[in-house]
Amino acid sequence: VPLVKRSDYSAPDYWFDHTNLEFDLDAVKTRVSSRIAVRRNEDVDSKGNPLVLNGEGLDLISVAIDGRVLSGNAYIESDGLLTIFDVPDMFTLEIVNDVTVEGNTSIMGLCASYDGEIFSQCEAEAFRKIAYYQDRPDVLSRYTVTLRADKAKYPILLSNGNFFEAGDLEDGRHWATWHDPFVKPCYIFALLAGDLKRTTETYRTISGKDVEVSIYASPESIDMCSHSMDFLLKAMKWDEDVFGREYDLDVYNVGILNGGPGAMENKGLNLFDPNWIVADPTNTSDDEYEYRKKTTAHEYFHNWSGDKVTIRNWFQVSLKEGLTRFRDQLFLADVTEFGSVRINMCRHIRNNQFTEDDSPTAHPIIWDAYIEPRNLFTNTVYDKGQECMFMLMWMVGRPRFCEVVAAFFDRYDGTAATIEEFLGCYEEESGIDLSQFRRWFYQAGTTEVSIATEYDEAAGEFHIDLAQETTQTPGERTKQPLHIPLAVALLDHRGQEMPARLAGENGVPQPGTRVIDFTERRQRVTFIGVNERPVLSRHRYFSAPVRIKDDPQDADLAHLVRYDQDIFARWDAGQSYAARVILRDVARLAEGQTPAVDDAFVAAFLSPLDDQRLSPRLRADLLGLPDERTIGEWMDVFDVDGVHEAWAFTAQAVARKGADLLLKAYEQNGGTGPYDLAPETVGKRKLRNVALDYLVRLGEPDMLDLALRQVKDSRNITEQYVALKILCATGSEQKAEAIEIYRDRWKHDQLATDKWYRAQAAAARSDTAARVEELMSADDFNLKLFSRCFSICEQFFYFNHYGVHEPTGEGYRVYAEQMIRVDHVVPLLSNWTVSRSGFSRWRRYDPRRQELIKLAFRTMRDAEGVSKGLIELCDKALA
Ligand code: BAL
Ligand code: ZN
Repeated sequence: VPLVKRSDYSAPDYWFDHTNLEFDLDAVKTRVSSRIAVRRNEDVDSKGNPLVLNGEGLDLISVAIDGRVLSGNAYIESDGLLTIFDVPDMFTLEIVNDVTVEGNTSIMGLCASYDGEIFSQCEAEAFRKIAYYQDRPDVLSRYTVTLRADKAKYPILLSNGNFFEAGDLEDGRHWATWHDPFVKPCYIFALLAGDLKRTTETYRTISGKDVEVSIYASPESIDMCSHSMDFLLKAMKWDEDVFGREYDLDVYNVGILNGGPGAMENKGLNLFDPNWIVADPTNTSDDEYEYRKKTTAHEYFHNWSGDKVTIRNWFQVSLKEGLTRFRDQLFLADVTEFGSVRINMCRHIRNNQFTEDDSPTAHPIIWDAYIEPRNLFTNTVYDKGQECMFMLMWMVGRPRFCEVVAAFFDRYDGTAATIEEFLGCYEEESGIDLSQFRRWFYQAGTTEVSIATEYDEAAGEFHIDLAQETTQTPGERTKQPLHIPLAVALLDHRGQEMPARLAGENGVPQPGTRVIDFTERRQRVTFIGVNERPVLSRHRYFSAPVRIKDDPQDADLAHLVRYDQDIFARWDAGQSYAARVILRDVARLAEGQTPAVDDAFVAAFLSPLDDQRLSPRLRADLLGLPDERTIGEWMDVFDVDGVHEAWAFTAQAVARKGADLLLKAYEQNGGTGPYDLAPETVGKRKLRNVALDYLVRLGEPDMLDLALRQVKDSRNITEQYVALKILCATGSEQKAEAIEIYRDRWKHDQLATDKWYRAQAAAARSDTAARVEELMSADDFNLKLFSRCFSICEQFFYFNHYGVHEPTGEGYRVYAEQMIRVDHVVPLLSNWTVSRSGFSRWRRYDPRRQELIKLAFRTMRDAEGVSKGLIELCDKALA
């Protein structure tokens, strides 16, 4: 399988100025007629070069140039390429081909949805499964698309751009033509044909233009789209306010289909699976609401970061995904709470991006080479890419950074750009030299920042000694020091921020956060005028995606947990403290001792519960223990069983000590009154559910009944689902009853039922693998129902660390067998799950687990008919 290298890039030999596509849509076989205005690229040495088009799995009917049908020896079709010889410098290319739609559930090319709609998914390289084309992001073209289909079966016919004309045909068919006046690459081409209902609003843009915003969905889902519409309109306004980005087309369409592409930013026609967008109080939990708000906004924001300014090639994918995720995080922070958003992102990065860096698939944000571009959409590309944007923002401040991004959009509108061009624009606009900062994009690995402090009372000086080291990654021997913005503050004995100056600075010392430009391998930072021993609040607001290595006293961590005004640093102190306490117990268990309750830790960890200055949401965030996977990251060899036991012991100790306060928090936060989605109420529900989770750990029948009552009596899905999930993690009698009650109540509702599967797959228990196998192999489990299959795969193989790594090894067997089954139906999902679920880090486990995980990879790789993406992932994992 060929390796595509970044260094091999050259511009295309030919430009496609205009692309006219006609589709005779049919659920079995669709005919595609393309007419492309081709022009030789005079900027490259292409004179006399043949035109090479990609085309995979297509039935070629005819090729014509300027109206003349070519004979068979004027072109060759082989290995997914159609090579046409002796082409003029400028000509019209006409190709007719057939595409098989029937049975295509792969979410690539022209697909049939679960409910029978026909839709397309082209990113990364699947336009070639629809038509012969130069399938690369730097070939930008204006598209006119005509769709013809049976009118009764497919009354709605949509494509990118603006609606142009429509009419009826003979035999009950009809047609519609769409014209997109803006150039775009083919990976954001889209079509959708089906029997869908529509909901529409008018959005007036900042310059007074009316945009018709429509969501198309099945009759069952359409009434559940009013919140999604609301998110969308808010995102449109926010992008104008914050980045000055106005929407450009007359219409903005969103299609929702079962088995759709998750979420996809096709120009003017975003396509979603319901699980990524449908948000209705009946079936959507609070966390899902937030996720969907962010995703809906993300796809909208791509209209500028991805569609109008696209990427030169797949190596640049973070230019759209990192930047767009940055934009969705900023949006989410503006509509919820900044501190909470940063906590969630840090948790996500630690568990997923740092672990990716520590795996055989470690790679820089700008990859050097790939086989399957679909596998480039990684945590590194999205999340480390997004954090680079955040760091660039901390360095100049939010207003200035937004101006820089706006300038980049204006300058590169209508082009296929690169990360280098973005950084160049930043340098020009800000005057900041990014020579060193660039390394973030080209160097793989997680950087560990060691921090040691020293207080010189006599001199009134506080020294911070910093050192940075980046972890080794395959194929990259030397690591250069990075430019790390490190936000810190000094807290006094009351927990107040101390006024302090950096050595060499003049002026009146100010309290508050200082951002240190940490650029050397080792660097000493000195604060002067420090008149008492401070406690260092470090890595405020997660100012850089680095791992911190420090060793504060327990008492200092407790001080930060109680007082730090920066919510992220406060949370992180609690995480470090909890991990330390749990790891002490893991060591005790390994030596055959019993774990011990650390009263000072428990008291400090519970302190936010009663801190009325904090919103309920932040209190809930601060009360979350670091999960088992995160604790394992502190160990050289992950002691799965020890961490599981010690974690449960600490959670129970917190629950016992905090029982009264937790019960009070449970009773005082929600549970009564109408179902309300105001942020304050959502925060209360979150706190109530965190309290319930602890209370159930007490194992007392009363508390188990409390959870069961919540499943039975609560009037909202968040509370029902969370209580079910909590009970599923127990071995109680109440669990079986809760599973039955929830299932019966929600069996008519797809998204609510998806959560029934999730709740069971989430249980950190040694019998969960068997349950997942039973659920996925049951007659009523349809692998083609994407939201269902995704829910269980994500929840079990991705989130449930103990469930898969439990001691019997069953988890690994189930993993391999189910991934092969999934791969045969939706390779996109198996590739996604395998690339993210962390098993490629098998070296972190004990020898027995190592062998079992390797066996799972070999089983998947050697199975018949699995996708090339899955084979690539398995080979890399085993290398
Ligand atoms: N481009 C794939 C989906 C997304 O990140 O928007
Ligand atoms: Zn995206």
